[in-house]
Amino acid sequence: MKGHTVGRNRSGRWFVLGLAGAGLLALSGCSSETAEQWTRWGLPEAASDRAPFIGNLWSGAWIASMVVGVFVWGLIGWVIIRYRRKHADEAPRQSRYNLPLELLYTLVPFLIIGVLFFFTVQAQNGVLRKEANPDHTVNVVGQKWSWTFNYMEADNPAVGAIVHEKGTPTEIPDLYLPVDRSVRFNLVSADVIHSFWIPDFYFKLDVIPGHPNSFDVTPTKLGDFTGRCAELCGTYHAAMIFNVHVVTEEEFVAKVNELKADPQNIGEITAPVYPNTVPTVPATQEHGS
Ligand SMILES: [Cu+2]
Repeated sequence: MKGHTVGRNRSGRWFVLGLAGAGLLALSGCSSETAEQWTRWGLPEAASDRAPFIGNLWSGAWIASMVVGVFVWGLIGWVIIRYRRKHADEAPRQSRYNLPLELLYTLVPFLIIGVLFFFTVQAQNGVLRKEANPDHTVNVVGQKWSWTFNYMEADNPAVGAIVHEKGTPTEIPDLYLPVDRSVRFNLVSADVIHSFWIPDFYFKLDVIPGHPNSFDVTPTKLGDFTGRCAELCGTYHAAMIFNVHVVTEEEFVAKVNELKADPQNIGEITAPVYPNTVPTVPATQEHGS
């Protein structure tokens, strides 16, 4: 009987060792890029001037929850070991109606929420801060299921016109942005609520029908990124992606002029002020079949 128990313990130990080995293998399989991403708690490398606000909030929230988590797991571990069956006769001291203790675990969560709220408001003020004079303006229309980008470059002598690019679910639009230049985004929707999201900028903002939203951002890193819709907006929501190209000012001007070469791209595409988001059923079908 005793030998059997020892055998089971030994196989259990091998099982744990095997599991640890598999875990190590899985970890070593990660690229250095992925490993580095863990130092940012999963966030991509920051590519905008607003990223630090959200990045710090994100890391701070993780650190705070890990501190709380380790404390709680420690307490759980401690009671499991301290009050295991061996000490069954020894009932732990009961602490019901312990007023100081109950006050403590009512107040501590409020304190945690208060601290998180304070830093959230600070981060929000940081990412929504407006530039006095943004270098460029892009008016964005979200529509089912793609994006239209209007480059408001009428006052820019290098372009001299408003130029747009309209995307469709099958033709993913490109958004060109000049590096280290502030850009104002004005967001409107042609139908339902969308959300304009460039993950590498650590920023997203809802695109709401009849409620224009705007924000300013300065891209800080050259490169190609993926933009997405972050609000489930219907059947082809997942197709609402766009390619973000952060380029030099010269390349930006060249790209906008390239669009301008096609007269179809000149002018601004706007969304209706009060979009009709309720699908109407033709009267003939209402009582039919
Ligand atoms: Cu959408």
